[in-house]
Parts: sequence; C-alpha cells; structure tokens
Amino acid sequence: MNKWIPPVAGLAAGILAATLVFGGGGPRTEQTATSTAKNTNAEKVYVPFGEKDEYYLMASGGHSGQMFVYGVPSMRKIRTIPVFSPDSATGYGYDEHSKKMLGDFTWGDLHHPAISETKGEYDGKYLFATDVANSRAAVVNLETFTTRDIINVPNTSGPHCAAFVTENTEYMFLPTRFAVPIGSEYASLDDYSEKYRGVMSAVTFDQEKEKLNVAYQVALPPWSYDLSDAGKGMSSDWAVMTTYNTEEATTNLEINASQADRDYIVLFNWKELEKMIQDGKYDEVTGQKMIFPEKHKGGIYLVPVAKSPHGVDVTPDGTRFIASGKLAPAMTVFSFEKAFEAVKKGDFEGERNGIPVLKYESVMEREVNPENALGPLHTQFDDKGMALTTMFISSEIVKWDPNTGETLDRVAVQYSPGHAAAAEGDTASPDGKYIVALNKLAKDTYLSVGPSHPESMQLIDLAGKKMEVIQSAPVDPEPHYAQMIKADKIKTISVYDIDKKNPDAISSNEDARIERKGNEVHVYGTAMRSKFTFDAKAKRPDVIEVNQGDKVYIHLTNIDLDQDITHGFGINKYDLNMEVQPGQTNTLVFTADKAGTFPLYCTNFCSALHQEMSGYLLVKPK
Ligand code: CUK
Ligand code: CUA
Repeated sequence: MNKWIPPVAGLAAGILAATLVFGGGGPRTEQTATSTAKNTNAEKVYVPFGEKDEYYLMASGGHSGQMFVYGVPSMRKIRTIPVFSPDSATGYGYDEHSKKMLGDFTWGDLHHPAISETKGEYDGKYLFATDVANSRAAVVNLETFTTRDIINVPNTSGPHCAAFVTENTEYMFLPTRFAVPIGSEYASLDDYSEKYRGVMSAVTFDQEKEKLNVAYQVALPPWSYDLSDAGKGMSSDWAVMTTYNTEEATTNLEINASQADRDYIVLFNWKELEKMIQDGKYDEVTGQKMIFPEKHKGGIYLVPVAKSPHGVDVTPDGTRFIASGKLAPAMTVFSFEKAFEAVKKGDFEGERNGIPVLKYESVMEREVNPENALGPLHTQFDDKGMALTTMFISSEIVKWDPNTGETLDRVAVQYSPGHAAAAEGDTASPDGKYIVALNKLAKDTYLSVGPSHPESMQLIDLAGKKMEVIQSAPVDPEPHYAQMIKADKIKTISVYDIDKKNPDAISSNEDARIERKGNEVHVYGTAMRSKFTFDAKAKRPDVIEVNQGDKVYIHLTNIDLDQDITHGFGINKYDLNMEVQPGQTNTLVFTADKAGTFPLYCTNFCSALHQEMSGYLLVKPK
C-alpha cells in the first residue's frame, strides 16, 4: 500500500476493497491497462465516507424468509428486514405484534419484492412480498423498514407469481404456483383436472390502517402460474402472467409438464374482474368471493406461448409484454394493441377450460433469438426502452431492442443469473444507470466456505458504451428478485413518537409501574441509557418479581429519543427477546412457568455502560 499512492487521498480503502473483490494483487510499481480499468471501476463503486449510496436495492431473501437491503453502487449490505421468519437480532417473532403476524410459521420463502407505486413510479412508501412456502403476503413500511402486516392467502399454495403491483398500487395479484383443491381439502390426484384449481387472489392494501386484504379470487385452471406483471399506460387495466404445466401432469413434472409445444400467458383485465364482483358475478366459496371464468365469461384470455415460459415483463411504455422461455432459446414480444384488437374482434382459436384462447399470430410481434444465448428468464429495461434479459444457461445479460429484435450488447456474469434488477427497473421510466445480476451460483468468485457457496450479485454499469461488471457482492440465499429505487424517494423517520394514546406506552421513568390483576402481571417499564425502570417506587426499580405460573406482560418503552439508540431486552433461559427502537413501545407476553432467578439485560449495545443495563426476573416457586 505505501508504495502505491492512490490518485485521491481517502480513496485508498475503496480501491483496496475493490482490488480484493476483483481478485487483484501483486506489486503495483507499474500501472497496466487492466489495472487502470480496475481502478476506474473501483472509483465508480466507491462511496466516500460521509456520502451515501445513490440507490437502495431491496433484495429478496428467498428461503431465509427475509429481505436484504443493499446500497448501490457500493453494494454494501445495510440491513436485514425480517418478514416471514423470526429474527433473533431484532426480537422479531418474539414480541407480541410480530409473534401474532407470524402465527405458527417459523420459515418463509420470499421471492419477489415490490415497491408501492403511484402513476407507475416507485413512491418509496411500502414494500410488498409473498411467501411461496406458507402462502402469505406481507407489507413493510419504508419509514421504519419494519413489517407491518402479514395475511394468509386462502385457497392458494405458493403465490410465486407475486408481488407485482398495479400502476397506483390498487392491487397485487397473487396467482398460485401449486394447484390445490379449493379449501386445500383432500382430493385424489386422479381427480386433478376436475378438483384442483390454480387460484389467483386480488389483494388490496389499506395505507391508513396498514392492512392487507384479499378482495376477491379467481378459480383459474389447475396449472402452475409462474411470473406476472401489471400493465402500464395504455395497458394499465391489464395484467399478464405465465403458466406452465397446462398438461395438468401430476407427477414427474420435469418431463410431463414439458410435453406440449405451447403453454399460455394469461391476459386479464382487472377492471373487468372488479366489475364482475360489483355485479355479483361470483360464487361465495370458503368465505371468499370467487370468480369461475368458465361460468362468468370476459376479462380473462389465454395467449399461446413457447412451452414452459418463465418471466413475462411489460415494457415501460406499456405497449408490449415480453415472455421468456426456460426451454426455448427465444424471447417473444407480444403487442397489447394487437391483443386488444383480437379480443374486440373475438379472434379466438378456441377455448381451454372455458377460457378463450387468442391466436398466437394475432398477438405476437416477433420472436427474438440472440445468437448462442440460452435460457432467457427475466427482462428489465433501460432508459431508452431497451430490453435487458438474463440468460441462465449462457450466464450473461443480453441487451436487445424490442422494436427490431436486434442484439445490442452482452455481458458475461458469474454465474447463472435468475432475475436482474435495473435502477427504477419496473417503473414507467427506468433510469438506465445500473442493473444488478442476481446470480444463482458464485462458484469460484469468493473465498471458499466449503461445498456450498453464497449466491452472488453483480453490479453492471449501463451508462457506458458497453455494459460492464463493476462490482460483486456475496448474498445469502436467495436473491430471487430485487427492486432498485432512487434513495431520495425513501423518507425514513429517525425516532418514533411515543404514542400517548397507546395504553401500554409511558413517557417517563416516574410512570414505571407493575400492576397485578389476579395472576396477571403487567409491567409498564422504560429503557433509557443505561438502565431499565420497571417500578419507579420499588427498592430495586430494575427487578421484576412474579410468582410461578403468573402470566407476565412486559410493556417496554424506549424513552431515549435519540437517533439509533435502540435497546434490546432479553431474559436468560426464557427464550425471550425483543427490541425497542427510539420512542417505540413493545410488548412481551409469557407465562412464568419456570421458577428461579433469571438475569435480564439489554441485548443491543447502547452506551459505555451498556453492560450495566441489566436486572433480574425473579420467579418465586409455587
Ligand atoms: S423466480 Cu425466476 S429465477 Cu422470479 Cu422465483 Cu428465481
Ligand atoms: Cu441499552 Cu444496551
């Protein structure tokens, strides 16, 4: 390091980090062409101390059940947001609010995060996600980066297709990956075609109450629905989703679900479905308003597509949708205008399961097959409307022109990208600055940690003449999808207002008290550097004493109204933990079934005397 002086003082750390990432090393007495290129790349991703990243990247945590927040271009991980799984670090899943949201589930599989939109642009307010493992939907508030609501989605198994929001976040559509009988009751697989369904749910979100709700459902055929996207502009009332296993195979899907040459894209008009509900054109099933498309026609159409499609993406101007086929080397560009025309004229080639099938030729605009590109999965867009498609098998991102089909550029990634996330990529106006490849395999990219390696995210610069990988970051499983939003759109709060209307909240140490009602004990306590106060008048204000068998409610308010001073609250051997962020009140409820002496302490390092921030839970034996 001392032999080599960086061009700008203070850049040294960034360059060093980048050098490590790019695997550089050895003596640097001479600047070679490659090392100059490396240094230029290092400058592109270097965010000097005191400055901040330009974008947030909200990345899916897959079967960790969580969401990961990164800064772009530095690719530094900033936060884990627990969503569908408990999290020891924040006490998520232990305190009452989050415990109720999680119910009995201890894991989730989060695939596609979606930022709320206004007029087709990310508005930075909320983040939605679904759980393929346990069929749930969740919403995260982006003022606090905390999960506010989780709902179980009935009649559905694995809402993989979601979440993609409509232009003004009117709906998220959650079609199911696994067909199940309605109500998930037992039905023999011999009766698959008659009894199983692929139910799609239309979910709304009430911002005021921060509540998700299933508005209605549609009983689609028993196929697997894979990915979806909402229309924009001229197609804003519509949405599209890919479906496979239209063969209705019930075993050995890898062979049996790839028999037919064509599967379908489901094209639906949600305004029309909404109207059907208003007009009472639905059945009441398992307490849900369920539209059966074979009974109530209109609003839903099928578009044939090359077999086993995966991604489908609407262009930023809303005029086209692009399907990618995991088994076909081609992407297919379809025209909304042509589709609307065909619907109007009733230009159908027949019906499947009571749903009209449009003619492929009437809706298709072109098939695009870049040379030697294999395994197209997902498409994002740049600021000029050019498509950026991930190629899983040939491990690259290909840039191409949806207007002509011409291949414009390609860049190799390491390795096997699933999705990619472009800057403001799902909006009506992508920024065209960056795209992050979400790679399924890292192989030799990082220091080895044994047979299983991390997944990998690679940042690609889109601003130059050629696309170029400029940074790489390991990521925990599994980066299924991410959205990248301009940082200045997110307005976080720095402390909570102590909620005076919340009967559990107190705002000063003097109000700390322990109230007993029969065998229920309610503790109204405070956390403040560097002590807990549970009972202001007691000889030892930081001690909670109860009888064995008591039901204990600990309501704790962090009255340290200072940014980033979060206190934790853990009780030894009681498997209990929660956190209180500045100004926040949180509640732990448990039965003191174990008699004994249990130290309790602040788990979150908060001051020089953090170690002193402790007390006791004394449980007197019966
Ligand atoms: S999916 Cu396509 S590669 Cu969106 Cu769950 Cu992973
Ligand atoms: Cu409070 Cu550590």
